[in-house]
Formats: sequence, C-alpha cells, structure tokens
Amino acid sequence: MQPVREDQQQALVSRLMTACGGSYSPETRRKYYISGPQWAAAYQGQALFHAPTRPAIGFEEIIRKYGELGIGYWTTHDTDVIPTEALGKEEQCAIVGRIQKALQENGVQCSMVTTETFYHAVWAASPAAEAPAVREYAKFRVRNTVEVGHDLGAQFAVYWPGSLGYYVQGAVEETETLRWYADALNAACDRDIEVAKQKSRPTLKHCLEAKPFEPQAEILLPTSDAMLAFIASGLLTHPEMVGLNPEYLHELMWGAAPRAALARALVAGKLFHFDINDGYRLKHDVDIAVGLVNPLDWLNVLVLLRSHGYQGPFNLDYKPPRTTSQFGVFEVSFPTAVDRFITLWEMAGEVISDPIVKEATDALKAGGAPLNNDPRDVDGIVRANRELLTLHELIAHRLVQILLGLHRGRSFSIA
Ligand code: XLS
Ligand code: MG
Ligand code: MG
Repeated sequence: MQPVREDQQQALVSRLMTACGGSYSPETRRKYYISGPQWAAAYQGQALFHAPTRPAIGFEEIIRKYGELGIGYWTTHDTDVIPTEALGKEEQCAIVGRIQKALQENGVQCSMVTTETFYHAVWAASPAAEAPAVREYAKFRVRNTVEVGHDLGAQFAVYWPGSLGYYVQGAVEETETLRWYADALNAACDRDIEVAKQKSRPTLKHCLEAKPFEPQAEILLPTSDAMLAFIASGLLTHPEMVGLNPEYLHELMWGAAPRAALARALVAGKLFHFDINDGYRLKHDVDIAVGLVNPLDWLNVLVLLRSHGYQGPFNLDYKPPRTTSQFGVFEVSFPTAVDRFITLWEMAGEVISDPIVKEATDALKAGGAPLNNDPRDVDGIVRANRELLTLHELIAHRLVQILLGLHRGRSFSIA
C-alpha cells in the first residue's frame, strides 16, 4: 500500500468505520442513560511522561458533538469549564449561562457535576489538609459545585477525593483526616438541602468514587468497600444522601472482581452512579474504553446490573488513546464506546432470557435430592450435587457463546 496522503486520512478512517458496521443511530443511543464527561472528550493525551497529542477543545463543541452522536447526558468537573479563579464569582454565572444554552440547543442534559480536589496546588496536602483555610476552601468548592449542579439540572454529584492520602508516612493522622474529609461532605449535603428547597428540586445523590492508588502513594479511602465503611462510620451527618460511584477499572486496579464490588454496593443500596471503562488488573489508571479489554467480564457485570434493575447513569469515564486524533475522538472513539456498551447491555438481556442459562441456573438452585434425608450425611450431599455442579462450567461456556454469537449458529469450518 502507498503511504496515505494527509488529506485522505480522515476519509479512510470514516470509510473503515462505515465498513465496520454495527453502529446504532443517535436516537437509539439516546435511549440509554449514557453520559459523556467533559474531561474525556477534552483530554489532550498528556500525562507525566507524555506531551499532549490533541488540541484543546471547549464545552460548546463537546456538547454539540455529544448531541450529534446521541450521547444524551454530559458531566463535568467544576474546573473543566470554570477557571479556578472565577469559581463562585460573577464570571461563573456567565459560564453557567453559556453551558445551559449549549445543553438546550443540542438536546443534551447535565446529569452529574464533580469537584476537582486533586489538580490545583491548593490540594497539595489533600482537601482535608491540616490547615483550616484549605479545609474551608474545600467546603466552599463542594458547596459551589452543588449550586452549579442545581443550576444545570444535575441529579448527581461525584467526589473522587484524589489526593486524600500521602506520599510519606507519619505526618498525617488518618482518623483526623477522615473526620475533616467528612466535614466537607457534610457541608455539601447541608448546602444541597438548602438549595433543593429553594429551587423545589430533589436533593442530589452524592457519590463517592474510590481509586486504590494515583495520585497519592497511599490513599485513605482506596476502595468502594472502604467508602461503604466510611459512609456507615457515623462521621457523615446525612449518610442516606451519600452512596457510591464505582469505576470499573479502579476496582481492577487493586485486583478486585468488579462484579463482586458492584454486588456489595447493590446489597448496601449504595450503587448510585457507575464510571465505565476498561483496563488491566494491578496496573495504573489507563482508562481504556469500555469492552476493549475485558468484554466477557463486562457482559457479566451488565447481567448483574440488569437483573438488579440498576437505573443510574453509565458515565464514559475513559480517555481516548493518544494515538487517536481530534477527528477520531468523535468519529471513532466515542461512537464505538457507546455502541459496544449498548451491544453488551442488550447481550446481557439475552443472557438473562437464555433458556439454557435459565434452566441450568434453576437446576443449580433447586439442588440435588440426597437419597436419604439425613442432614448429617455429608457424603450423600456431595453425591447428590456432583453432576449438577458441572453446570457452572456449562453456563460459563454459554456466556462465551453468546458473546461470540455462537449461540446463533455461527461456527467455523476447519479445512
Ligand atoms: C480519576 C477519576 C475521575 C473521576 C471524577 O481517576 O476517574 O475522572 O471520575 O473526578
Ligand atoms: Mg472516574
Ligand atoms: Mg480511571
């Protein structure tokens, strides 16, 4: 093949995208509670060892693109759209007005707002730093985000504490830091109750998001389970308003089974919001788009969420790769991420109604009938279930068949 001329490359990408097929219409995509973060589309490819590979892009264009693609919801950090110095000031009102206009013009809604408490120098010693002025500033920031959230019609506020931890041990007293962090969340909930009342709106759902490492060496609330314990610790004045925003990859990063982590949040009634992406176990936060690494695990996750009637948002918290151009972010990265999610979600529906999975699951739950009814006869109980237990592997095989389309008769002829 000849080298591809610069002015022909976008056409090539678009032609191959069309050839891939299997994409859904914007109308279909809009039926799902899928949100696109401002920061995901605006990510320029930079990192500690990486220079940016894409130009900057503002919220007006991102919201327009999301609207065109059929991504019906938009999420943002406060400082993704409002310069830190302008927060809480008049300039903020003007920006919020521009956001409202962009959302309205493009048929997109703001579902979630989150406070950046990890990037700015003020958070060097975390949002729950020793210095009272930093902690007061943290309260101002989360209260301000709650206000912006209500102005934009959001239902959720997310908190990824980010820098709540330390690099070197001994200076930070953990119980004190956790109390101070709780003070900030309490301030956010109190403000929320006031604003919701003024505006006759429901209060927001406040969602804690854990990540086991990055950007601190040691994190005080490293997992969703640690956050569940924190919510129930007695430090929060409104624990009923606070739940979780687990992120798929953040659970894999500490070696967890994301599905089991989600199940623990579900049984606690705290699965409010879900950041969806993909990546590798026990590695850093690579934020790859949903389903590109672990599609089988993702299918299983969605079977769990569908069967428990999860109604919350699926927030596309991933980063388009550095190798994807600005054109490619909206031509390839976002539409394919959304469409893989929809496909996996619909497949999860097929799993739930699959007669083979159903009969096998029912049989396992019915269990074997021991020949004599002596509950102490351990050998009898083992014998009674031995053949049934093979169904575990059969179900796993069936899930792979559904994932690969083999259950619909697709097969491979071996010459
Ligand atoms: C970072 C987090 C972040 C949160 C929102 O790793 O995923 O993007 O979702 O602050
Ligand atoms: Mg996240
Ligand atoms: Mg991440």
